[in-house]
Amino acid sequence: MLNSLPISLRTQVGIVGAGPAGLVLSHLLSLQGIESVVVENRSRQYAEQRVRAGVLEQGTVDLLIEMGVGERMKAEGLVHHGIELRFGGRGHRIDFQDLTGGKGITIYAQHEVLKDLNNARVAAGGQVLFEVDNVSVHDFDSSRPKIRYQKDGNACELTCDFIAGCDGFHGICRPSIPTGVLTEYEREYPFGWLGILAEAPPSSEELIYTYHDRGFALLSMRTPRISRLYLQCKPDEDVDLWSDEKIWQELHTRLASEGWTLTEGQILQKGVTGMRSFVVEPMQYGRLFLAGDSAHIVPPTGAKGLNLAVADVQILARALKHFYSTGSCDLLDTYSAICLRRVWKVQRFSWWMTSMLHRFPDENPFDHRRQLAELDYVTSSRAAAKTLAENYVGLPLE
Ligand code: RFL
Ligand code: PHB
Repeated sequence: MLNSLPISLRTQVGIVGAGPAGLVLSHLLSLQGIESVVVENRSRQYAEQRVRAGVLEQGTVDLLIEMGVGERMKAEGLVHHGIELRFGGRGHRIDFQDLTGGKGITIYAQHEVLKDLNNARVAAGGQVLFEVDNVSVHDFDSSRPKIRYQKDGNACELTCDFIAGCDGFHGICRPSIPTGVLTEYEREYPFGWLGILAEAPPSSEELIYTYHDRGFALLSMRTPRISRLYLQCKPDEDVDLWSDEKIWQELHTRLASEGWTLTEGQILQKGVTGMRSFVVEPMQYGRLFLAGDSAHIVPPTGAKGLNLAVADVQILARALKHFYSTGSCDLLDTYSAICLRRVWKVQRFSWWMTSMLHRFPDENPFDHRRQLAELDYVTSSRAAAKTLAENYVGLPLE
């Protein structure tokens, strides 16, 4: 039975969603002496086991270390200084270290980042409420926005100064903004990725992005014993039609290169992900700020989603700090514009990587030749390789 009167609570910043955006924001704010409460509808265990991103940009790594949550990542993360682009059965290395003046990426699973952040929030006495139901946001066009939810059967109302909508693409914050305020920009791709996690030592020290006549394939990893591999497939591919044997067979075919072998192992998990590019403008309405996947989605080919979410909340935390120390909304008012400049550059990069590396069902022989020329160019021109490298390791924060 629900109590009829809601329990009233108060905080400075109410955060919906305990994904990377919500937890990084909450911890950054607490380091700045700003109080927040995070409400999350899933369990902590679910979030800490869900397999998603794996590539952290240098800026994300630096931030996590600065925030004091980088110890395990430094010990267990795999630092990479390049990637391989493979096409026509041959590999071509893009050397990030050389092309970006020493920058790189770190392979460390998103759910491991979440574990580190949750532990840090608990240690700091932070409030992250898991398994809350019926979350809704109200009055964000006033100076006293509210988050309503149910926790353990009790109706609660959290009054805040600001709400951060960090609840991902399928969350409730973006749809709560009145119709007509947001403009949506969207592109769906006519393919998806079938991803597996396998108990097999990675067959390469660095990631391999492959363009093959039968479609894209990616070799990635999580640890020295666990490989993460992806195959381009139909957007609505039925994963049950893919036996382990068929998956390995297809990976062998697409990744084939002379003198190189793919090591197989037990498949621990498989799933299909759709691919889309999506942006809403602006990323703010009144005192509701959207951050991360709730405001934008990129296809995974550029490995950018998590990194973009972290960049958003860094900008938001900076603006909130400015507000609480000066009373001025100046930086909050520029939040959306600053984020969107970066978002669109990352959208462009993710779209470009996706367009270069996948087979399109409606392509003609001209398109195919153009893609091969693009790959040839990127791997033979230092200027082109540099463009890829500087985007892949992460553009600087404005
Ligand atoms: P999240 O991670 O989706 O977190 C949102 C949280 O909000 C909760 N939530 C709610 N809570 C309360 N009430 C509601 N009504 C709620 N509705 C939702 C959810 O339960 C969840 O906990 O969004 P956030 O924080 O913006 O983070 C975004 C990233 O998770 C995402 O962009 C990346 O995973 C994308 N991504 C990659 N990003 C990278 O930077 N590098 C990569 O290598 C990379 N690889 C990937 C990826 C995403 C993939 N999939 C599965 C889409 C590979 C794949 C296959
Ligand atoms: C991953 O390891 O899951 C991964 C790596 C690179 C990408 C996307 C996903 O571009």
